[in-house]
Amino acid sequence: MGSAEKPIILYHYEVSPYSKQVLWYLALKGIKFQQCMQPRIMPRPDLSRLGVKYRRIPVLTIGRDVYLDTRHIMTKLSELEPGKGARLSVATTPEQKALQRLFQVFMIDSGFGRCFVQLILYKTRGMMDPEFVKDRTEFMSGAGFFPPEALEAMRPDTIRRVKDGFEFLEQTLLSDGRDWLLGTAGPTVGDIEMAWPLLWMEKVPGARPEEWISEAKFPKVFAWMERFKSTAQKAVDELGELRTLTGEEAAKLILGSDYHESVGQIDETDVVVQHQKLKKGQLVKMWPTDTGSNHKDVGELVSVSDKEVVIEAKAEDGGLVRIHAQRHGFAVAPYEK
Ligand SMILES: N[C@@H](CCC(=O)N[C@@H](CS)C(=O)NCC(=O)O)C(=O)O
Repeated sequence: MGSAEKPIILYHYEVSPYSKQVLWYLALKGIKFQQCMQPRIMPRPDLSRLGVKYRRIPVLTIGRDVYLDTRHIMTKLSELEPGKGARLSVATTPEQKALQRLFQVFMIDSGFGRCFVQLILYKTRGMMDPEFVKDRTEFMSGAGFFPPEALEAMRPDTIRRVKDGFEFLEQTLLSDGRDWLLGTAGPTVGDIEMAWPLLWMEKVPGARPEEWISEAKFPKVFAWMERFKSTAQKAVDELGELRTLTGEEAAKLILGSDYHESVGQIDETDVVVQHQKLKKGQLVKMWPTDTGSNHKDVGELVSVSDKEVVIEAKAEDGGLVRIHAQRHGFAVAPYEK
C-alpha cells in the first residue's frame, strides 16, 4: 500500500479520546481526511447504513474498506505515505519497536487506560444522565463501573495505579531529559499511546486527583504532555479545516469508491481457522471481546492473517464493504442463525 487516493473518512465524536489518537496520528502524519460526526450514545444510523454493527468509536474508512479499533486503524495508516510537513517519527530500532508494543499492552491490556476512564467517569456530567448510564452499562457489560457507588469504592486503588504510571514515566524514559518517549526526533505512536488518557484527564475539570498527581510531583511527565499537546495541535491546525460529511454523503462516497486493499487469503495454518474450520466465503460473525461485545458484524469471510480478519458485509442499500478487525481482542466464528 502506498498513498491513499481513496477517500479517508473518520467516524467519531468530539469528546472521544480514542478518536483523538487517530486524529492526532493523521495530523502528525500530514494525511488529509474527512469526518462524519456521531452521537455519543447509540443508535448510530450512519454506521448501520454501511452495514457495520460494531458499536465502538472511532471507525475509519479508506475507500470501501472499513477499519475497526484505534490500534488497527493506526497500523493501517502507518502503511500510507506521509503528507507534507509530517511531524511523526517512526520506531526503528528493536528496542523502540518493542517498547511501542509494550506501551499498548500496558495501556489497554493491563487495564491502566481503564483507570483513567474510572477517574473521569467519577467527575463527568454524563453520570447524571440516565440514558448515558444505560448505554454505557450495555457497552461495558461486566466492567462494574455502574452504579456510581462502584466507582467510589474503586477510587483509592485506581488513584494508586495512575500515580504509579506517572512515576514509571518520570523515573524511567523521561528521566534523562528526552523530548519523546522513544528518544526520537518527533513524537511516535508510542507517545500517542501513552499520552491520550493523561491529556483526556486534564480536559475534565476535577478528574485528576491533585493531591497525588501534580506537576510539582511529576514535572517531566507534565512537560512531555504539554509538548505533545502543542505539537499535535500545531499539526491539526496545519491540516486545515476538515470537511464534515453527513451520514448519507459519507455512505455515498464510500459505496461509490473502489476498495483500498486487494483481497487477501485465508491462512490455513492459523490455529483458529483450523479449530473453527473457517472457509473463504462462509458466513461468519466477528466481534470485540472486551467491550461492546453484543454488537457482532456478520458477513462472508474474505481473509484471515496473523494481523487481521476481513469480512464482506452488506450495506443497507445492498452495496458491499469489507470490514477489517485486528486479531488481538477480536473473535471470529461461523454464523449460525
Ligand atoms: N479498543 C477500542 C476502544 C474504543 C472505545 O472504547 N471507544 C469509546 C469512545 S472513546 C466507545 O466506543 N465508547 C462507547 C461508545 O461510544 O459507543 C479502540 O481502541 O478503538
